[in-house]
Amino acid sequence: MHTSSEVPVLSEEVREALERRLPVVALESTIIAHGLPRPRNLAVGEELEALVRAEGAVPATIAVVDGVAYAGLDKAQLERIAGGEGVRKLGHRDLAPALATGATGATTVSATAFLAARAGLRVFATGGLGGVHREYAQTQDESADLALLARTRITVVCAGVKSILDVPATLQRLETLGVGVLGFGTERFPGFYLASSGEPVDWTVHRPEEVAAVMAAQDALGGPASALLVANPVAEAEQLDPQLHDRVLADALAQCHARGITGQAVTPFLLGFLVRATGGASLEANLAAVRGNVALGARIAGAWAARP
Ligand code: PSU
Ligand code: MN
Repeated sequence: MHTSSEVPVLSEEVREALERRLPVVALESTIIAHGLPRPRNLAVGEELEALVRAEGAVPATIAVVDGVAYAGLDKAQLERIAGGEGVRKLGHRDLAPALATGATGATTVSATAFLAARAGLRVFATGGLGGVHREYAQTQDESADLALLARTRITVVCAGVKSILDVPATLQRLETLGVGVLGFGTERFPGFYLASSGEPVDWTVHRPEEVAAVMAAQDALGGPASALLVANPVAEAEQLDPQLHDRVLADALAQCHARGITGQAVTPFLLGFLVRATGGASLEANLAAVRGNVALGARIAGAWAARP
């Protein structure tokens, strides 16, 4: 039995890894429940955990099942999240009502980062962050990911922010919020489905040990907690064709507007539209990006665990 003070409840494997200071990588579950089509999503969830293990780290997939937050899901729990029926999308602000009402939900970057940090996990890998939407001036739609990362000490490996967003505006918000951004092996901020968004990054690193050194410097500096983004581009050979991307994205944004889709539904709608409109090519690019991030996250967690 877990106690109510244990939030999130750790799997045995994650608990032991933390006690022994072994590398652990937090993984989010919204990408599984709401970002990828069924039934492929379950296989992807399992594949991402296997990738972490192959790199010598322990995966901690985070989700809420029947009102209990977990870090490290068993097979049945992962199946619940991938099954879709009644699985809510939980941002950080949704955690309290979800826990109080016994809801089941997948955690976004904001909720995952919060729970991971609470459990003492320092490295988290995902696909692309949420950010400032292109219609921000009308909708004020900015993902809660950004504000939460501004006050959470965690390293997030991502392929930049989703290209459905206003990337320059999102980078500006990250600067304003004080969230550090490192390009991993690149001087360009990645473009999620695309290797480059065309925007520059101020800092470039090439090895996991360099990321761990920046994390150690964050701790040494102290002060208000903020996240560190490691922006890791998808390989050019695996990216979505940029022209196809731009064409299809314009259609997706127009459809989203025409159908009056707002709030939490916007991102899943746009991602799903792109999958259909590209005949699955955007899905492959998305998966390639996530796989690369998860593998890199495991190597960074390894470098972090090996610090003196
Ligand atoms: N990365 C992906 N697919 C996704 C997401 C990230 O490759 O579906 C999810 C993350 O959980 C992120 C969320 O936090 O999209 C952003 O949703 P919103 O824009 O509603 O904040
Ligand atoms: Mn939003």
